[in-house]
Amino acid sequence: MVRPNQIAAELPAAAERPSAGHGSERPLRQSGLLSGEALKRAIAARARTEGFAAMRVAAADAIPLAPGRLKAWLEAGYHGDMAWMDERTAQRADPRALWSEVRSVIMLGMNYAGEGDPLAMLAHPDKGAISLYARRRDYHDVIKGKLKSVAGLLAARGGGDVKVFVDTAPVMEKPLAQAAGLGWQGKHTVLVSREHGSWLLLGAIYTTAELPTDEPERDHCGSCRRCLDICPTAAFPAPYQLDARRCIAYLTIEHPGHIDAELRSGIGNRIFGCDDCLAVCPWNKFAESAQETRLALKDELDGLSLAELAGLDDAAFRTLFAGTPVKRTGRDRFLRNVLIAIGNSGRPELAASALAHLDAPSPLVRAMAVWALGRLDPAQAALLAPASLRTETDHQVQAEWAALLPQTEDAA
Ligand code: B12
Ligand code: SF4
Ligand code: SF4
Repeated sequence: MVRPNQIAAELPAAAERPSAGHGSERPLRQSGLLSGEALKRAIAARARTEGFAAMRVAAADAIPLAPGRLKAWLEAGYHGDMAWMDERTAQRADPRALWSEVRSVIMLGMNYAGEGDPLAMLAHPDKGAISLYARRRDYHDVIKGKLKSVAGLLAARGGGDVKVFVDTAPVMEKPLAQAAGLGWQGKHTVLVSREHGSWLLLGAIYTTAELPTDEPERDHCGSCRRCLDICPTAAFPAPYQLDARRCIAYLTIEHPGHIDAELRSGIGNRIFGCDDCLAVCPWNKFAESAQETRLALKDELDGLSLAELAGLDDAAFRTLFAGTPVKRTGRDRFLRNVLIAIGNSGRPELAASALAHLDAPSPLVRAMAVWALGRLDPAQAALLAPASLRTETDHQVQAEWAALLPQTEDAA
């Protein structure tokens, strides 16, 4: 996930359009342009060449329920600190409000299924579990380039104008993908496909071209509720509803502040994102592992020891996570997450890693170092608490120290 303004929507240049000849400004030659099914077939062929596992088309007015549902989600406060979700809501919920000339929306999915059990790392509490999408090159960069290639072909062969989006603009990719028939929004709210399960990353091309549309996909969840039941932080108030404020993906990636004490133990050793609700979906049994080499998994990011991660300085953090989504959160937030995992590890030998961050410049890091020490070595933490409380200036860190004082002192 990236902020809407981090990567601007693109209008691919007319680089691939048939030349009007020798730099003249004559209008685009119309002969030889494709339309309808022929154009759609050409787009699908380019999408396959670019490594997309699925491509389908929806009309620009295909998500009439989205404005009301987005409004209800925001009114419930489920977006937490993601204030950008509450901006440009009319444009987000209706492609025509974002771009009045759009006629068709091409939705594309890139398979990112891995091999083996995506939750295997959860059995190793001394290691950090990084979600599957983040253990590889940032998909925004990879997919955006590929969308531009498909959109360039469309502009060249169909003559329409185009804009490409991957999680970078006010666009509701999941309802649009369902309307286009790529899959359906499961009870975990993520798009599930009958062919690829939960492991599709989405991208969108808006175009002024009228393309033949596909049938929307219907819900195939039935009575299943595996994704709802597995959630470690009870983030689903109801099926098809996610309270992001409780979701580990939000807490470890998007949330800039302190993480509430009641949610910390549920985070376990998930230090960046969470795949639990995706991984348990029975539709994953049809998913083949990802073929796209530019999205290849970086094996070196699987199973990193928490002690090693806690010891990374800023330069080492940047080098290790260069090009991946993890780098974008910055070292302080990342260390906050690592220290929570250390506190959850049940491994007293990791107390030294917490001790090493008690004087960290960032209150986010200091607070979780105090908490982790309190979990792994409560006696030492209680000994340090009185003196630390006298010198600590940040009230959140003070609160963490105060929670470690013996109950009798609290009562006095
Ligand atoms: C904000 C955001 C988040 C937030 C909020 C997630 C959420 N569910 O909204 C947080 C940070 C928590 C998050 C987490 C993750 N995200 Co995210 N996220 C987004 C983003 C930017 C916007 C999503 C959005 O519009 N949310 C607003 C709400 C209103 O939308 P909604 O969930 O679709 O809500 C609908 C339902 O509630 C539905 N509804 C309500 N009542 C009912 C009743 C019925 C019967 C039905 C059917 C539906 C229904 O209506 C609402 C509107 O249609 C999109 C990219 C994009 N621009 O679309 C990526 C995106 C959804 N994320 C993605 C991914 C991969 C993830 C993670 C898996 C990452 C990880 N491993 O940690 C997790 C998954 C957590 C989860 N269970 O959702 C992918 C999902 C791909 C897919 N196959 O769907 C997307 C599409 C990015 C991309 N380009 O690929 N994400
Ligand atoms: S990603 Fe994890 S924390 Fe978020 S809803 Fe799914 S299972 Fe729950
Ligand atoms: S786990 Fe079950 S309920 Fe959840 S999305 Fe998959 S099929 Fe639907």
